[in-house]
Amino acid sequence: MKAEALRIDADRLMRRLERLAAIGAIEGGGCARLALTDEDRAGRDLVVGWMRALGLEVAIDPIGNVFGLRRGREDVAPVMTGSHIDTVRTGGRYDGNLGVLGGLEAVETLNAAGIVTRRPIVVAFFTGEEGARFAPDMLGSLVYVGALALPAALDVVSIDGRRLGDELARIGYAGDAPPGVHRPHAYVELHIEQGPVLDAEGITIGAVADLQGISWQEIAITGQSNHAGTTPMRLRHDPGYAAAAIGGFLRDLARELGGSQVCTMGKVDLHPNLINVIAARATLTADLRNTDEALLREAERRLALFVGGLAHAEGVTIATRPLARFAPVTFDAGVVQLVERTAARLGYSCRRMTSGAGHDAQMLARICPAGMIFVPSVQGISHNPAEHTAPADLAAGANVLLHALLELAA
Ligand code: HGY
Ligand code: MN
Ligand code: MN
Repeated sequence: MKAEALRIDADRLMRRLERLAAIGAIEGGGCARLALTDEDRAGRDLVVGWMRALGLEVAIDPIGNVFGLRRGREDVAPVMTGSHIDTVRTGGRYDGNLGVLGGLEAVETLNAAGIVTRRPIVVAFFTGEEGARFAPDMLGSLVYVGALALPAALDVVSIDGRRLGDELARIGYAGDAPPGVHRPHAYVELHIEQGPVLDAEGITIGAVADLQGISWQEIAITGQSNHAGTTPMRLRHDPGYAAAAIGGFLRDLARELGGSQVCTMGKVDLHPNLINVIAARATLTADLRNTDEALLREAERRLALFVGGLAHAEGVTIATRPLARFAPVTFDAGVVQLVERTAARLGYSCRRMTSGAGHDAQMLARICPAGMIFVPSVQGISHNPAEHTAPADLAAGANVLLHALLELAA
């Protein structure tokens, strides 16, 4: 069959997505496979088994990134695709998984057609993309591109107090492939949009032109634990109040800056977290994002100012710790145009857009031309078990990926 006419097998893709979603399955059809947990190991084992069954040569690097290599006619730099298979605690079944299984589906389609591309093709999944258990997010791909030293990455401590290197060894994925293995000629990643744009506009494919900046920090507040009933308000130094004040400030900050600014207090823990005790301490996280680096810096500056004033007014001590900081990224114009051209040729509607979420592609963009293919998320829901993309849209994304890989690997 001519390469032009090639299409992926949508049912086979759906079967793999369902099979992987069964690992760490949670109420509502989603997945819980936090990085380097037993569920993540089971997901990794399943995908590695599929890679081997497809004849891919599997390499695992020292941070647990996994690469399945499909040889080409020439031994030159490969075209790489992939994403992540770790999820947040209340994840959907497509975030990350679609990019990895879409890559495997493209490989199986090429195998069935007996097509060998000039360049090798690599399907990868990167360790701990979510950053929800071990910060920062995109940790595995950050190490892969050399932007985070391996020893520092191995020493990252999770929100549940485990050292990353120990967890990696425990699940058996501390690999020995040389760091930066299979340095790619180009990288293209298929991913669900996770936002409302494509679904609202009835467009099938997103050609991702850029990706917004990300600033994560942990804010630790220490005050004076006391009796909720006997302590007059004027004598309180209340971390619980301070945490709530910061949460409210984050919403006001996003409103004041407007534009693409988003602010989220996703995690907040009080100690001892009891109804009649003024908390001794509070620990919360702030996730700030903006497409504009200067505005993101302004958001960080205003938050720091507010936190300083609050500490003084409430008589608490507040320590902040950066967890992730990535500037906005612009993807390679050639790859963006390739995605648009391929979508048009295959008859899919397409528009350029920005990614609100972080992705491994933003790290690969530091070492090679990189870009992304988005497919719609119904009502823009993600990081939620209700995350859904229509099977026809999943197949459309995988077809665009297949043909983009064919062109890049020619
Ligand atoms: O946080 C993010 O944007 C991604 O889901 N890791
Ligand atoms: Mn993702
Ligand atoms: Mn995610």
